[in-house]
Amino acid sequence: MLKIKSAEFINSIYDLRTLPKSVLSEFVLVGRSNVGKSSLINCICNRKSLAKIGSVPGKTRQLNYFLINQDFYLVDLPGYGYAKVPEQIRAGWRKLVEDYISERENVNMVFVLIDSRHDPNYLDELMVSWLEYYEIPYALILTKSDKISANKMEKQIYRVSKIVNNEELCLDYIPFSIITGEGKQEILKLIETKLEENKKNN
Ligand SMILES: Nc1nc2c(ncn2[C@@H]2O[C@H](COP(=O)(O)OP(=O)(O)OP(=O)(O)O)[C@@H](O)[C@H]2O)c(=O)[nH]1
Ligand SMILES: [Mg+2]
Repeated sequence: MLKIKSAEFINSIYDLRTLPKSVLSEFVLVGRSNVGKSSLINCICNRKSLAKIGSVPGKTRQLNYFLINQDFYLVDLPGYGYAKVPEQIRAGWRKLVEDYISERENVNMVFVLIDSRHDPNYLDELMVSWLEYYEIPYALILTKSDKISANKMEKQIYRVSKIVNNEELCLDYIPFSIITGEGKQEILKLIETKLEENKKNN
């Protein structure tokens, strides 16, 4: 099993022209504000505050790069869909994220986080449709699983599966919680498998 031996914050990117020049694989986290992206990074890296847990949701406007094991990056994308964000900023988010997804060749796979207490919204759907259009593999992570029953989770997985059109690109559905640790091993396993695939192909 993949062991996280080192994890460090590298930088925040506001402008895609300043992306790292490296050829390391990037594993990307996307999802609504407050869904738990930063918490997931801290949890899988066994760190309390590597990624900042936002006190003000919707404030993150940048891509945050974390270098793991000197081998790959975790990339925390700005959260979308926070109601209080003005339309102009939302349009900026769309451009930044879609340009990144479509142009960045190092993107290995994307974790799309959806709060397990809520149905996916049109921005989750839009994200999945971009990933499918650009043929980027992704996994759907149902976050905060500690807040719902196993029964409810099963139903929620079904509802989330409705936004998937290309099942070959959707690698997995993973219930996840930072409280119980559910899903952590599955996420590490996915990363490990992808890294191994890469090494074989290079
Ligand atoms: N109960 C529970 N709470 C969680 C879990 N994951 C995250 N949270 C809480 O949800 C809130 C938002 O978490 P963040 O990790 O900051 O969410 P984010 O997606 O990074 O938010 P933005 O950076 O604003 O886009 C915090 O108060 C977390 O403590 C979980 O698995 N269970
Ligand atoms: Mg965050």
